[in-house]
Amino acid sequence: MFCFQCEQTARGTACTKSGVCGKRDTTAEIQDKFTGALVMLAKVSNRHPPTENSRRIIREGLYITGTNVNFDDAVIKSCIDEAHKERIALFAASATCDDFDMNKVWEADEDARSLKSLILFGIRGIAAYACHAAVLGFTNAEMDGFFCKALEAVANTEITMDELLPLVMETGKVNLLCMELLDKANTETYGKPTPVTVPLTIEKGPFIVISGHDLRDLKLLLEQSKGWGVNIYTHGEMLPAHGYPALKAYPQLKGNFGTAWQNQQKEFDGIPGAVLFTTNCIQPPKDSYRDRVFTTAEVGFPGLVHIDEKKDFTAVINKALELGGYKTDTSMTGINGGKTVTTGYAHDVILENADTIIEAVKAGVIKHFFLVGGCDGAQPGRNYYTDFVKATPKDTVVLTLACGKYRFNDLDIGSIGPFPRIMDMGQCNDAYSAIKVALALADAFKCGVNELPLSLILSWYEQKAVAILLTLLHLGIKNIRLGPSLPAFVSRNVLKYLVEHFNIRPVIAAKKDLADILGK
Ligand code: SF4
Ligand code: SF3
Repeated sequence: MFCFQCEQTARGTACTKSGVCGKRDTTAEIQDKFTGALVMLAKVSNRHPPTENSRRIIREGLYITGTNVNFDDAVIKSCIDEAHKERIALFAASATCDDFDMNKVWEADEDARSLKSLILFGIRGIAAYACHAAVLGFTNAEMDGFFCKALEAVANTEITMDELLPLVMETGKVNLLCMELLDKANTETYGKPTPVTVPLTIEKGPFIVISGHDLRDLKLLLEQSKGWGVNIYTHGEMLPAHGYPALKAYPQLKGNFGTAWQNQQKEFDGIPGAVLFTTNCIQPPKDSYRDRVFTTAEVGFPGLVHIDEKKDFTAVINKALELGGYKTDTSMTGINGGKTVTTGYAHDVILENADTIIEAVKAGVIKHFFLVGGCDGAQPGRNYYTDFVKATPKDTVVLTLACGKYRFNDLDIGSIGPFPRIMDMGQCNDAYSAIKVALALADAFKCGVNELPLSLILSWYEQKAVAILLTLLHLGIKNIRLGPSLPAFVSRNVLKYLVEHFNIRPVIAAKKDLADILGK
């Protein structure tokens, strides 16, 4: 096997025997075969009008091969069969074609491999967001077309670096389109998020923990669990759901369970409730809770019960009733000991208060904005983000998003006027909110985003973060600090390019970086 698509890749180079994420070599190989089959379907789609079915297969297929999404070889094999069938339906003569061999990418010259990886991993990240938008009825033909164009480029052994570089930037552009589409899908379906305080206490009695990013699955679960006496708690990236009016209206949506994905084996150990994974990041479940974990949509793990597209969550509700929950209210805390967290500071809330914010900046009450956002992960170096936020001066604001916020979202670092100093803008896809706010501020101050008193301190783990990073580069945003380590798939020359053009740099030490940014 060869896989180096995520931040925890073995020895910082590549997983070659088994995945640090728990992926077996057989699964990695089947995933590569599937990507090879998607390449061929994409090539045919680029020449023969694709159907909605072929678009869906490519979208879901890209997502299913992402990190911590699907570990089930049988499911991936059936996806390969489906891709073959669709390709032949589009163009019968392609029946004799072999799938693309992904080893040709992994064994290519390191700079070509690096740029192709940025494109491939980027479109895997975009595809995740595209799937969430699609289940709400929002699709975009330009985006689906780009997936096909990008897959064909990844497989092109003749393509030059000069042709690949613009495609890398286009990947970022298409992700912006996709995040905008998902924002529209979420807000038109569930309303505009508003700020909310979310308890971390688990009330006594039966409960379900729902993890991942898919708001539609949560909505359906809330609807189906009405009247059963089962409480629902968000986990990981589902936390921002509490901000959406149409979701928080359900009284059984009580709070948030636990912290970020990498702590799940510890936090779910012996949990007396059911757990539903709607998207990544799932880890191989331990025996102490394996019987109560369910998957749905693209997520899968061998041996777990998978809820199919009919979305009948009865088995999940019954499992919660059978387990019975905690006997008394159980007070849990965030990693810094906080008992509540807040969320819901999406672009509408902040922009509705734009005048107050602009005045506060002009008066010197707010001196700097930090966007400390991105993925969480298991590396000890990720304490950097906690230390960084703790050290930010009182006249600065910390905007955050995605699951990396669990490093500090339970801290009380005070407020500035009507705003808490930490504002959670949402899931990773809500990087769209951060971009909207940054562009609006730049407009108000009549300057470019790079001239704003705004610094981006990002953490990455999987492919959605790659897509977001490419969007920021596409927008010309410079001086990003990225950690806890730089991607293994960025070659020395590609890194040199990114440093020269965007001044991208690794995080080093929280206090030193902070002093550097503030010029102290
Ligand atoms: Fe390794 Fe990450 Fe690939 Fe898993 S997804 S096999 S941890 S590089
Ligand atoms: Fe987290 Fe997996 Fe990336 Fe949506 S849940 S941000 S790591």
